[in-house]
Amino acid sequence: MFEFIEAARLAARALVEFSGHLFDPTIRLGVTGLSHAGKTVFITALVHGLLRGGRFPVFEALTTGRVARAHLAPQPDDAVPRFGYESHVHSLVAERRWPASTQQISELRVIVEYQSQSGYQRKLTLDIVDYPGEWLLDLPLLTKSYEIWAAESLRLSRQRPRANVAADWHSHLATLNPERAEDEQAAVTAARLFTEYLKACRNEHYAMSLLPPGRFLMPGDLASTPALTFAPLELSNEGPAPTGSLWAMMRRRYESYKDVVVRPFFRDHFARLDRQIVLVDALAAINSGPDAILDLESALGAVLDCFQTGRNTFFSTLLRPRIDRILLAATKADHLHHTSHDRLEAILKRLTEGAAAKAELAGAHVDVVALAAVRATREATVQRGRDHLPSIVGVPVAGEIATGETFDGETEVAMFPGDLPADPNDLFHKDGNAFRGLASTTPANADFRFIRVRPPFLEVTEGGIPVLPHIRLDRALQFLIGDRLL
Ligand SMILES: Nc1nc2c(ncn2[C@@H]2O[C@H](COP(=O)(O)OP(=O)(O)OP(=O)(O)O)[C@@H](O)[C@H]2O)c(=O)[nH]1
Ligand SMILES: [Mg+2]
Repeated sequence: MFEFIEAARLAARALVEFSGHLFDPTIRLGVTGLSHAGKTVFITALVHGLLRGGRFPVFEALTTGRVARAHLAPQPDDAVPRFGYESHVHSLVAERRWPASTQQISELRVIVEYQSQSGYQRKLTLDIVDYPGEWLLDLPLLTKSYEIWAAESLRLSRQRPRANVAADWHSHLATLNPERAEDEQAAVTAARLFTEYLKACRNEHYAMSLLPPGRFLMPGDLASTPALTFAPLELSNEGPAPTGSLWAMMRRRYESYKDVVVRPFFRDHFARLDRQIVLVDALAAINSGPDAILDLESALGAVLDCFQTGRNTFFSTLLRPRIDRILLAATKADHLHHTSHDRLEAILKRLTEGAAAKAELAGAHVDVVALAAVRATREATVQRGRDHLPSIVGVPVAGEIATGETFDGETEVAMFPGDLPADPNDLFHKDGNAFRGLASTTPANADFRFIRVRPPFLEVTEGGIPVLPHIRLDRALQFLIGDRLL
């Protein structure tokens, strides 16, 4: 009897939840991007604007006055760290410092109370999940054997410019015989040198993006576990790996990495998202040069593939990702004069066109935007000789260097970062016609130079509300949640 009542009660609760969702929508929004893409700043600025009723002219529900208020609420997942909204706002607004780098998943729940177009009072529950883009680049490992992954990683490491920083790892690799007995010290050294190679690829000069496995660069509490102590080996045949060999050991650990890291991420986080924004620091790649651009293109292709292959191949229908909207956003557009914003958007479109078409085929609606979650610069025209250069004005972060000058973090300067090309294809030439970036020349001779600037002072809206200035953040908001507020 008791069981019967309990079952009925559960069914009734499910029905209530279901009908609740019918009228009061819920969106689980994934915010991702490779490290430093601007995830933390984006979420902080978005939530700050929503809570305050910021200046968001393109966000229809707010401009038409249908949003009554927005507030934070306790998040649904007890095991996921809460997004440190208050401390990030404090550093951005009170200290005018960018928030510290974060290397973990985190979550924040925002409730938006609004009036539907037909006049009913409703609540939109927006769960925002911040997770590293590097974790997405691990998903393709699920369908790859150790042997295939090792061969691919080695092939990449022999290409320019990666080969420049792979020498130490390669010379250690040459001393290893995969078919000999397993050897912990050899595995430890190989994993260390391989990790150093990945780190060197990621630095500002080379700005490579495609660097799996993601946890090698952000190990968290898995540091020095066997699941992170493996590396590619040079294999002369496809296997099978001899029992007890170094090869078998590496293979086993690679499989553990998938079990311990990749599958749980897919199941607990990725498969539960409804919508996704992928933040892309295209300017960092442009700073570095054509190789970094091509690498970013491959990485974005792999990221967008996840939204498609995830649907079709990885898992049962129960775990199928249900993402119906993906926004690709080029961040930090405030480093450019507004005359270049559309060009940046065109470059991101060009970077993702093949991959976006595939994600659209899988049923997701894809859009592209160039934005600055926080606009830290203003515009000016600087006269140089007879030329009037469209420039930006901001306070460079202390320690940034340009034309031999080291900035103190207090002085405002006008900067001309370089004109983005009208035809995005111009950035994709290699060799003869390639543009010059930090990977191949000195900062003074590079074609583009984007200098980090400090966060701005708050701006006051017409209604007297102090808010963070931004570029096109409202367009992102409209695309990501606007249709659920009708
Ligand atoms: N000017 C400007 N700079 C930005 C903006 N967003 C991010 N940045 C810069 O990019 C850096 C990285 O931004 P974060 O939001 O911390 O990036 P993240 O993706 O969370 O990075 P990790 O947590 O390290 O993965 C910041 O410290 C700023 O220097 C923006 O809207 N405008
Ligand atoms: Mg972060």
